[in-house]
Amino acid sequence: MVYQLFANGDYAAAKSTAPVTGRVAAVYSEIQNSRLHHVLPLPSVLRKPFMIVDGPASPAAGSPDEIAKLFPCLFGQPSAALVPADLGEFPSGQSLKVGVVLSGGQAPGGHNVISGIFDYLQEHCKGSTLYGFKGGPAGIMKCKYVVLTPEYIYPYRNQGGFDMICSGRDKIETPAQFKQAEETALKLDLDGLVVIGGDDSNTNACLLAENFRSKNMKTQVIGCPKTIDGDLKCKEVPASFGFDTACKIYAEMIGNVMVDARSTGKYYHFVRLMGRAASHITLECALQTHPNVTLVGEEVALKKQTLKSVTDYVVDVICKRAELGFNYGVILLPEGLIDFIPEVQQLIAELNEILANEVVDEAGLWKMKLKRQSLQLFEFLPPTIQEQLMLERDPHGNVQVAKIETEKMLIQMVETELEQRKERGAYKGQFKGQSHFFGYEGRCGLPSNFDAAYCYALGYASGALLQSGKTGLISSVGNLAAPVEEWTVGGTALTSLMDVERRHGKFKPVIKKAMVELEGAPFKKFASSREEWAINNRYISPGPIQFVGPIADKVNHTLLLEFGVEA
Ligand code: FBP
Repeated sequence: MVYQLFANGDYAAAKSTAPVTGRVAAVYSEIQNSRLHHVLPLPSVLRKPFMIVDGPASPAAGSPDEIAKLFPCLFGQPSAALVPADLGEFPSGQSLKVGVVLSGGQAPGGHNVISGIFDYLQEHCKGSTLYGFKGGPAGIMKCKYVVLTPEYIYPYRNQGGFDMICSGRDKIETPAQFKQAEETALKLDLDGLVVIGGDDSNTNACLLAENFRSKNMKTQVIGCPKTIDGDLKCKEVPASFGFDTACKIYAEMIGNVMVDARSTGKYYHFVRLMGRAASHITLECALQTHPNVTLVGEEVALKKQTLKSVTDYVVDVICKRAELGFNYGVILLPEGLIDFIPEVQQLIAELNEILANEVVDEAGLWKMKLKRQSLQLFEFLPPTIQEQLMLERDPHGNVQVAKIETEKMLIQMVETELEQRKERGAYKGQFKGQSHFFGYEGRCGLPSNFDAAYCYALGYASGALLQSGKTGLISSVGNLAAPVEEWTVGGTALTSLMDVERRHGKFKPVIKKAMVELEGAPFKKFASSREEWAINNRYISPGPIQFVGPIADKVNHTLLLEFGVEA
């Protein structure tokens, strides 16, 4: 079987002709090398002959009438499950021409999704061709691709990063861009396209699938759930890949600064963590390390907290700790925090309008367009934060929260409040804030055993779905708290994950972001311990990701708690 050939390490042919422009495995570290030869397990249903069973007609996550209008060809199509076939053999499928694209931010495991698709095609659709579109969706529009071969793929197996074909954040949205995508599909005679991306990219994948179907083109489109942010998930798609590895990397670093704080006894480390709008990464890192304060954006929004009340909460803990003789600590905050504070949300909404429609003059006359409260808040913010709030939006219209240094702003505000309390005699400690942003450091790490296997299964399943003639589905691997053997495999109708949002007077389809649920098990577990962690130093240093040994296959707390496995 081809996947065994490559997954089990017989690389002789591939090694001799490896291209020199990409990665060179010969210079890999020992760990990289050992990962290259790491045997990837597959769910048992993918290892034996299987058949596809369609479920019932699928609904939409919301606004079914609007979704039906936006996706007349695809709406209502069933999700599909792979089940073992009683009759012996794998069908020997015809060869396929398939494209694959990586879209959006890097997430550990992307290379394994591509390897999984490749190995499926090699094994079950002999003579197939896999095209890797370069640099994200722009590669589809410009028809920039590389033909993926065993030699090309070899050095990327089980390695982090997206550099095999690179990624990009372009969106295929205008009629002209859809036309370009059609031209590429026709030029390469594509039977299928796999879009590896987050919520926006999978929405785009569904629009592409609908467009190809409506033009009677044969090109099928399958999505794969990618993002370290962990906010693309639902019952059928329990996790996005990359979250497990990224959280483990950040948790190691947080554990290290905790030991630093405890050792010097003089620093408060403010750690902002990636994750865009959602606080899943921050919450998971808190569960792994037990910091003194963790700010969860979704809770801040629910309680309608202001910048002042968030600051007071942090300062209260610092004052209590000072009374106990601890002038140090670790504070975690999500990068999207600022976007959860209602007064800041209002300001950002007004800035979005202004940036879209006005020339932002240097004299600052544009500020007169802000409502009074927003103007006051804007003027109150430090100049660096003001500048960062004005930065260009990403192609999906989002504020680039990764560029806003909320941790530095919070340190300044905490300092000011502590000085005032000192003057009133309510605080007698010493405060030195150290800021950190852990984001890019975690996006390209060597994928954990979980992410490596999950991604390979997602890719392999995408191949199976394409071979079965499916389109407009997202590759879905479930039962993830069980051993890989027992994972379930299928495809979920992308339209079933969608709702609409009204933008610029039109209904736009969206896959709703899965935010931290305050009634969910991960948040409840955190909430039940945070007071204890605030005062008593219960720091945990998880250490580096393990690839072998008793804890190598340990999965993140969030996933286990959501599956009801971890109490
Ligand atoms: P995706 O949603 O595309 O997976 O992006 C994840 C992410 O790492 C966010 O956590 C972060 O805010 C953003 O990318 C940073 O974007 P960029 O790579 O463009 O700086």
